Amino acid sequence: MASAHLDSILQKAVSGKRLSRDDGLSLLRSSDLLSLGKAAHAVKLQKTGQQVFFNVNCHINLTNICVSRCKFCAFSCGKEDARAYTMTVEDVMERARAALPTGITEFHIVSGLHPDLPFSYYADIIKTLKTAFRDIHIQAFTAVEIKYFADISGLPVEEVLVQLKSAGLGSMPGGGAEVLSTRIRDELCPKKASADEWLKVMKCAHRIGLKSNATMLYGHIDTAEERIDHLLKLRDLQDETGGFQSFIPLPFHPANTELSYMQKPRAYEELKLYAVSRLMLDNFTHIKAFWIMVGLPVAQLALKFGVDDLDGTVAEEKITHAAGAQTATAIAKDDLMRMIRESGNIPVERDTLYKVLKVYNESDSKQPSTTSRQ
Ligand code: V47
Repeated sequence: MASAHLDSILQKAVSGKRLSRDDGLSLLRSSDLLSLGKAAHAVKLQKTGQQVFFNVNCHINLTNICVSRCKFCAFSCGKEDARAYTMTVEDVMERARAALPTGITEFHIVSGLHPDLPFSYYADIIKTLKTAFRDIHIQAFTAVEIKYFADISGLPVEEVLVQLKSAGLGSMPGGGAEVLSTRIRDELCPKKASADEWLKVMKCAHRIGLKSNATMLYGHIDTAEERIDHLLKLRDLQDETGGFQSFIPLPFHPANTELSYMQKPRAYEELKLYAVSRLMLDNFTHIKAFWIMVGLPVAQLALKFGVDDLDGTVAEEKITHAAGAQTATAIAKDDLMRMIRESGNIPVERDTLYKVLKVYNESDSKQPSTTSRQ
């Protein structure tokens, strides 16, 4: 049984009342994982019932050359590094064509902050992909990249976003948020967009009609207070714009980074973060598990801790694998659906904007229905 104090916070959340900063801290400091999970799952059921979403996507990282060189990143490198690569437009098209037979509905594109490439390189890639693959949604460029494109082009952030949108950009991923804290960014990633700049880019994107996701990279030098403050900043912006589609907690993978002496968060902490995120972010419909980072077993358990979305089939993941992830780099759609079914949920294939593509009921999995519940 949960303590009376914890119980009152959990009941508050389950009855739809907004949790305070102190409530959030109490949840994070609690070791009663199962009570947190039960409440988070109850809230998940209120939002999406027994449906668990997944999508079929292909990750493309255009370059690993990066001027930011964040201490937590093992993917980026300098121009002279033997690992350095930059894709040409034709390389990107080849990767895209190779991914088509898996039935992808999304290209997910994030990259390093390259010192020399002009903004036109990125806009051309979006335009060429969209012209060739009209029906595939392009989710690309973190708020950090958008701010960088504004810096290198001399254009205002809004103009960068407008040009990319007219080239075919459909929405933005949630990366680059790390922890929205000046202390943490000064320490780990001082060269890139600040917390305020990240939020301003997202606000601008939402205003011009681009939806986005949001992430939090946790488990390094971050404190409980900083984690909760991060969630509150996202919750405040969501109140204002409604433009966030999902929140994805990302556990830090230390291998091959400047913080390699640290330990990756373990299952207990990962599950707690999913539950606390679900309980604090009352205005987010979707809490997503990126199974590449937590592994398939934790991703499956997360479906009882507030998560309603599994990302994704993810052909070709590079960022976490550079930092030592032992997970596969892709999963077949059937395996993903089996994981969802085994947890007592109903697999629902969605597109990037959460339009339901197929509901796979147990009985009619050969003839999927197209009923929507959003
Ligand atoms: O921005 C970098 C993080 C992000 C490490 O929006 C690391 O749907 C762990 O944002 N250990 C890229 N994390 C991934 C990302 C993402 C993934 C899946 C779905 C979506 C979405 C977004 O990964 C980076 C950074 O925050 N990261 N290095 C590391 N060593």
